[in-house]
Amino acid sequence: MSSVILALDIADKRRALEIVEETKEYLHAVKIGWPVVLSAGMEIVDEVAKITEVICDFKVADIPNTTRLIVEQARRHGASGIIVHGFVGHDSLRAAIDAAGDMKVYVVAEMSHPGALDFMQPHTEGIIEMAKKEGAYGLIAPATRPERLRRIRELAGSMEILAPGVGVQGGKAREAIENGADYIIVGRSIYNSENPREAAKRLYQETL
Ligand code: NUP
Repeated sequence: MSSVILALDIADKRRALEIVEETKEYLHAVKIGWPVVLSAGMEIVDEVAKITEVICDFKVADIPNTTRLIVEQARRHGASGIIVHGFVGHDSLRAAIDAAGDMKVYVVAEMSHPGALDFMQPHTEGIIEMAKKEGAYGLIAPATRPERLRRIRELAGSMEILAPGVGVQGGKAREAIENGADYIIVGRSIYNSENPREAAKRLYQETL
């Protein structure tokens, strides 16, 4: 079982699908976000969902009704999971979870980039508490800050943790898993590598 989630941030649809085919053996899932959806359309979700599980990284941050409409689209196109923001509050998260059906809802607890310290980090604990109370499936937590990952793991209870920030952003795969991530999310270190399949395999082996 792999702990690697590929962030498919590639605007070219053909290349995106090629990379999924090349790396799928070493992946747990593929994360699809705005770069590929805005260029290739939501059909990319249907197509990748025929190959492996898809998590839609839409970081939904809206009023409950709009949140519901967005989550329903991800579901209609065959996604298994969706990433939403928590700072918008409990009613928007509730709407996401209610609209998700069997889809897993992941709440961003703390982002991986330096700017997350400006406004987000002071609210991480409150967001986790709300996510737990509302029954979210999992959290997004930074592989770039292992000590924060460890703290978030302590607070997360049984919620699953996906950790982006491995590779180009400076996080380390093994370290992220050792500090409580269930899965790592990796984009550029795989798809910009000369050999994406080998890069995915190395990360897979590193996290075994
Ligand atoms: O906090 C987050 N950090 C982050 O990098 C939350 C995310 N969803 N991501 C996403 O993970 C980011 O948008 C990108 O799709 C992926 C990381 O890509 P890379 O830095 O490995 O290329």
